Amino acid sequence: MNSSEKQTKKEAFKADYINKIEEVSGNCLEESSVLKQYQALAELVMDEITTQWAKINTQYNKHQTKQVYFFSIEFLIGRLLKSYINNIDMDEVVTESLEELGLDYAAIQEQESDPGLGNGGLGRLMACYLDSSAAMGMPANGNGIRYKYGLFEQRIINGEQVEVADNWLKNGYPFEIRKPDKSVIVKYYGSIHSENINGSLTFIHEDYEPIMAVPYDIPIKGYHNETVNSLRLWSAEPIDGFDLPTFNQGQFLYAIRQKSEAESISQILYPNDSGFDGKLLRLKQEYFFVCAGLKRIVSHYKRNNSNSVDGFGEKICIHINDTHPAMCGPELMRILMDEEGLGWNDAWKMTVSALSFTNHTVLPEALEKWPINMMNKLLPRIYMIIEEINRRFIEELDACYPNNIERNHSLSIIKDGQVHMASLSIVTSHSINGVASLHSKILREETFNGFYQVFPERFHSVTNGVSPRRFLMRSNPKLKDLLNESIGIEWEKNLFQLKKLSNYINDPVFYEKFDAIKLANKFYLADYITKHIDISVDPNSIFDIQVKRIHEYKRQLLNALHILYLYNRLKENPNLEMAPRTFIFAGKAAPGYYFAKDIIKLINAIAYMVNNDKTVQDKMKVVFLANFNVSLAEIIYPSANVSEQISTAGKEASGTSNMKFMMNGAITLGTMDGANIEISEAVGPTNIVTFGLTSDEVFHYQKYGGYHSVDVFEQDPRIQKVMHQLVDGTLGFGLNFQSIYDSLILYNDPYFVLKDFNAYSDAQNRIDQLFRNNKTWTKMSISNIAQSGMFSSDRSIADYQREIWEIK
Ligand code: CR6
Repeated sequence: MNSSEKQTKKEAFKADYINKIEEVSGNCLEESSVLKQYQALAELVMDEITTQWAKINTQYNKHQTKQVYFFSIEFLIGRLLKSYINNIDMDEVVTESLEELGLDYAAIQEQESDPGLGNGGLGRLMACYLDSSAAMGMPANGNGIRYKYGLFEQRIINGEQVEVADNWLKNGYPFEIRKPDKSVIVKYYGSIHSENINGSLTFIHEDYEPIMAVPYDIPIKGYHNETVNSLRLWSAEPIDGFDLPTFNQGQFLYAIRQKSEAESISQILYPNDSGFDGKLLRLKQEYFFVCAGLKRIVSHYKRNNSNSVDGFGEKICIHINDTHPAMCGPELMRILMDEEGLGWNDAWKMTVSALSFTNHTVLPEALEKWPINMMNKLLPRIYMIIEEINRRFIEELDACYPNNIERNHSLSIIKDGQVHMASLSIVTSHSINGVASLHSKILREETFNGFYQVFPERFHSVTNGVSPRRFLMRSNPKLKDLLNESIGIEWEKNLFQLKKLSNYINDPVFYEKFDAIKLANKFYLADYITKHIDISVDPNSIFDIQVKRIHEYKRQLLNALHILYLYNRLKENPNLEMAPRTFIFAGKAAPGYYFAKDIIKLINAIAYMVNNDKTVQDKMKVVFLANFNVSLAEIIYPSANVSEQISTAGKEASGTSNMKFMMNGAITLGTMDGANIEISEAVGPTNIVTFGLTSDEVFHYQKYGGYHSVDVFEQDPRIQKVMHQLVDGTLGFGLNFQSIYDSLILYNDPYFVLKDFNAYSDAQNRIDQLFRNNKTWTKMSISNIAQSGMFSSDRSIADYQREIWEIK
């Protein structure tokens, strides 16, 4: 765009914007509130995008393009306004125009709520995959639930997590379009009877409780291209709205209850990160978006295909994101048989060919199982079909592996009174993949080994990736500019081009610019910290950051105990030579996960002690930032020096914050777990600091025993000291972390925190040494960015396309 074109665009934009403000607020620009300024901008951007949206949908329909649908119970999309503006290439025009109008663009953006429609990695991954598919011009859509309340807002009060409802819709949401004409009825409970109609057995669902599923569509705009895909989120409503006759007859409570029971299905996201769920409602939710989504997909397909489902399995990919949408298999079977009249075999072929499944965890408590009687009662027809799928599957197994009753039982979808959703997903999908190399290997060799022996060809591996548009270009604009001026702009479309940075690996001028950007980003975060929690931190210190859900396996505890130990060292030797450090944490604990909440409390107690001790002031600070979400994450990654990825080896399926940190030049301090292994291979051993047990060692201990945490405790005075401090009042009057003490000693430290303590402490020393050599550190930092190409979600989507969906 040359400058006169830009000028014309700016003038047009300003005129439209002023009109829009008047339209949405009934006020002139000068008298409009920031909220209205935001709403007007959002509407203007939506006008532009919806025009393109309509066009591309017509094209998709005409060419009958193969479509992918991600079914996921979470989509953690983050704020959209700025991304839309970047993607339609209006950033400069908008930024400059708003400035000329005397408006505060940053404040306007702050008005957008951050939709908390997910917990953590799995939901954010879906958002990155939607972003990448659109950027690559590939038709891929999301299908999920429009939760009225997102994951809770976390506040820290007296050092403890307090959960507050996250009412993200309170000011409305300008990027969704409600489509009541596309509503679908979802049926729960009732009974099934079969009838012989025209010579074929037909199943009829009676006395069910109907719920209306109403879709809201959010456009997913591709970066600098024509593509606009859709994220469809379903909202639950009572069939006829409010039951007025009942209300008028005086049964007020009954009428209100009916309505609120219907709405409860899409009321709230279960903050269920690995197994702390609220049973029945969760099962209703899972069926809700599966049923509504599939019905619409099938009817849309038929509309473009002469009212027939022929070819559905070749043209439609239904991707199951973890086991929550596992009922896609039986539900698609139900639709194809009961509504479309196909026989079992045809329906089955179509279903398996359409479905693919990604597993995101090996933690046994997170592999979903549902009690048979609950499922049978709530979803009688679905349960019937699952039984039949299982019966046929076991029959086939028996034919292939006669007399192997034990193994065949272990693979059974239904056993021990429960329906096993991972097994259901595997049997109904043509592809199963893990999310990093090690994780996929564990799936093949351990978790799903029995299935791997039966269906070796179904198993794949696709390492996760993250969106460089959001986590580099948008969140670190200064770095983006430096990259553009140094290596050109091709990397924006192909992140592997970042390899060109190796030409700058010894360039002092580049170093200087790079360091200045990192420092400016650290100042920005320091400022945020002061504003929000009134702690002043030194931007020249090492920003050592661990941000993710709080969980024992992620071992925030290891980090915390090491901080306590470092503090002890400093108290013993105030002249200890070390680069000053700022330890930064953020993350939410599931509300019912009390141990994780104790960890938050511990971190805050340590922070309070350290930050108020004048003798260590210029050496260390500890910060816990409340309410970690996508927007906060975007401020944090660009400012990091050290990325803490210290899970117990074998437990973190992949991790994705490791990739976001790396892309912004942080050095990974990590175990050989999840995608850390691939990061380590990509950057080479001199550009990462790894430590600790390997996953093989962890498995060995878990299987054969031989680890006794009390031995480590007895042999290591450093550990003894910090352990005592947990319970002796050091951390504050009345503060006692007995539960943590007991887990580590009495319950033999199930996540190997003490076992890895020494190795972690050595690794931390290495970090300190490396950071103190500024040149080495900067070189490592740049090397990390240079090698981050393979961790772009564009690469992941290309892998899925090629290996799993088979899209040319
Ligand atoms: N908690 C994995 O634990 C992975 C993401 C996305 C997780 C994490 O290692 O990076 O999925 N698993 O694949 C689940 O959510 C079940 C996660 O985010």
